[in-house]
Amino acid sequence: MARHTPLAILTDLDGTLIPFSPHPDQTRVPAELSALLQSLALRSGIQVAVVSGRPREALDRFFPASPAVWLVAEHGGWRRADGAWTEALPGESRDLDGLQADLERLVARVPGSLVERKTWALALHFRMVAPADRGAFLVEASEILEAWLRTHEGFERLEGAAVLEVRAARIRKSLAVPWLREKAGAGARLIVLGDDVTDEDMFGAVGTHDEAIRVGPAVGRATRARWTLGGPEEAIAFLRWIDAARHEGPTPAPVHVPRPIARDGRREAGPAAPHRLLAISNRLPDLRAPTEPGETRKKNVGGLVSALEPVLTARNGLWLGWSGRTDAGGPAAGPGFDDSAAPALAWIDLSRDLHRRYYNGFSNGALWPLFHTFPARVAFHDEDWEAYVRVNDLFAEAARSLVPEDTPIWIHDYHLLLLGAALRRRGHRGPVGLFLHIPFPGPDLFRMIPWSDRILEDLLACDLLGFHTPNDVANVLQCAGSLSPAKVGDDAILHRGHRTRVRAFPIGIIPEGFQEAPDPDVADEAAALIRSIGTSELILGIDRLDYTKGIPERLEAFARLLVLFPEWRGKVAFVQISVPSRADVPEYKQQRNRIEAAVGRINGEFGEAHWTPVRYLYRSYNRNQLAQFYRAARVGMVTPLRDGMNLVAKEYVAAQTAANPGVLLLSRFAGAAVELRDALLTNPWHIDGMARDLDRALRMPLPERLERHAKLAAIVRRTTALTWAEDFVGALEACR
Ligand code: GDG
Repeated sequence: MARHTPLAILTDLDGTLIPFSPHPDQTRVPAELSALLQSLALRSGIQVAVVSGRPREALDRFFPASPAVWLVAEHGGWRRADGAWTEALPGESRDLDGLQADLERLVARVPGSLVERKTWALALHFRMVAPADRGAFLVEASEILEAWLRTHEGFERLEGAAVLEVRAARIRKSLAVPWLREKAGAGARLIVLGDDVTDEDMFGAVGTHDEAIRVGPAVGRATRARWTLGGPEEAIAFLRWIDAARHEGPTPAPVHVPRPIARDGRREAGPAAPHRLLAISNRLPDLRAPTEPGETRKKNVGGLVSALEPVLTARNGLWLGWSGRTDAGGPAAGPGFDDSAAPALAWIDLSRDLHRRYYNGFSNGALWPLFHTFPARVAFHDEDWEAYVRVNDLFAEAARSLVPEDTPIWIHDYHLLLLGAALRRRGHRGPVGLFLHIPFPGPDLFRMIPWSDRILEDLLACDLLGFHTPNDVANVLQCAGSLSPAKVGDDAILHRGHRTRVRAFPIGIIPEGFQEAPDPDVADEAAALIRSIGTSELILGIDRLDYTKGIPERLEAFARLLVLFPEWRGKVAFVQISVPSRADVPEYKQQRNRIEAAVGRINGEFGEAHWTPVRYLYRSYNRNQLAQFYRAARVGMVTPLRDGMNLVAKEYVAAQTAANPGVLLLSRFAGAAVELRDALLTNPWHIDGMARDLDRALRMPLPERLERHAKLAAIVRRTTALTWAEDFVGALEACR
């Protein structure tokens, strides 16, 4: 290959050809390296391009007098061929000014943080932020980024070492691969060198006649490269050898040849210990390990992450999910991998179309409404189902390349119902369990799915099926008993000689997280809202904006309260926080309109000059702010029409002050009602009844509130997110 013509070399710089400096500004490109690249380009007729995340100015400074060496700056966004810089994707949005202004306001308050503006990207650096302040800083930064990203399609969030970055998602190093191939001419072969995760994009884009080489010591992570070299020194020796091979008579003996990477999933044999648990969910945790040694991430993460992190970390576990990207053209040769995170993370990309059909289509357009008993909202499309099957297969392939065949695997939720069987077909022998976070329907609903037989059959390839409530367990047993030839016991299903255990594992929360004092950095906004309500009794609703959560019905019940019990007018305030969710699914857009219309109608009808009955907030708050709202609310109105569990109910209980607790008004159709029997239970389908229950909650005397709260709090403390995860993994490990 070294003698092939045309030949092109595409190489990363930092970490690949030169060692990292403690500070990026201290980096120098040695004269011999410049001379070598020039020689490859001019003497050996190789098309050489250096690709980097650095800005154009830095690369111009590094290679001042080398027009023959082409340059690619800002992760593929800018290219310099023959001396002139051009954009890889002219017209790509640079509309980052609003985000920059928001982040600069944050940075002004947090010493050591810094916003760096690039052409299509903004980087938020926090290496110099005091470790004690980082958690709070990241929570706030994340909220700003996530809120902005929700309204700016086409941008994505990346996380590096002590830096968060938002950049135009289509800009990536892989853009340089077809560009260089075309420039190099027909029949060109490429050698691509790189060392880190951003280089994996390039490795994934190489053709069958090209070669990708990962430079650096083995790290035990998956890579799309086929070859490896030990570090920059070896990489340079290898390039010298290519240079020589194109000139001297017999090919000289190489000093360092690239070594093949074991083909087992293209995962390098490294020093890392084996993973003893693999968790798989549709999405990965929101925050990818912005960790420094000794730093914890506990503050930044949601419920499932807090629950899984300890069990995974204790087992050196790995978490596989969709990368969140739909623009990389779909799945590449192997999963991406980041073992600097704890737990280690692995991910696959999906094409936009595949993701839309699998996620918006079959998962959220068919399974979600059906499993929540909304058959009228269900739409079945063959293409959506095919995409769902395909994505489950892709996850199985990725999983098989990541862990040995006997590793316990924990699958999460309705997006991946076929994954257990897909893993078995690929030879996975270790225990496989699936936990369903949403309800499981009875046979009458389940068999409405045109592919119900296949789903049931594939579910039964798992060794363990976990649900929130005994009712879900009963439903799955009934489905298996009536819709398949399986033999069904009280807690297991026997099918084709294989036993699937079925059990309820009610999920909990981390109660301490909702008992913290107001965080001075974020308290103002929550406090201002609470103050604005004055002496009114606060009735609170907090949910993802989802039709299962019963938000319009709750608003109607509140309006009905004002009619049936007019004495409450001017004395109560209803605050509904709706967290944006699945906003690109039409059903969710309609739901939002419906809620906003109801809020307007109720405020118009009942509002007075000095009293606004309903405050509606379509946004998210961080956990510390949520805790303040929960604590201030006289009634926590958690009234989903149907819900697997509902963590808001448990969070409300955890946040109450024991001496003067509020009342949890809880839907009978939330899984949480099974454990939280001492809440005031209500039927969200019956508006008049719910209004009367709300009145009762508002009037409940202190002794009754104390008694109910004490019982509820004991349950919330006993079954937590951590006990839930340990229970499930314990049962899973016991399966085989
Ligand atoms: C599924 C199932 C099951 C709320 N507002 C904000 C915010 N939240 C957090 C809450 C709570 C979580 O979101 C919502 O959890 P739920 O359990 O209520 O509901 P789903 O999202 O539908 O979850 C459900 C759950 O999986 C677990 O198995 O209980 O039945 O449907 O933790 O605090 N979080 C942030 N900002 C907000 O404004 N950051």
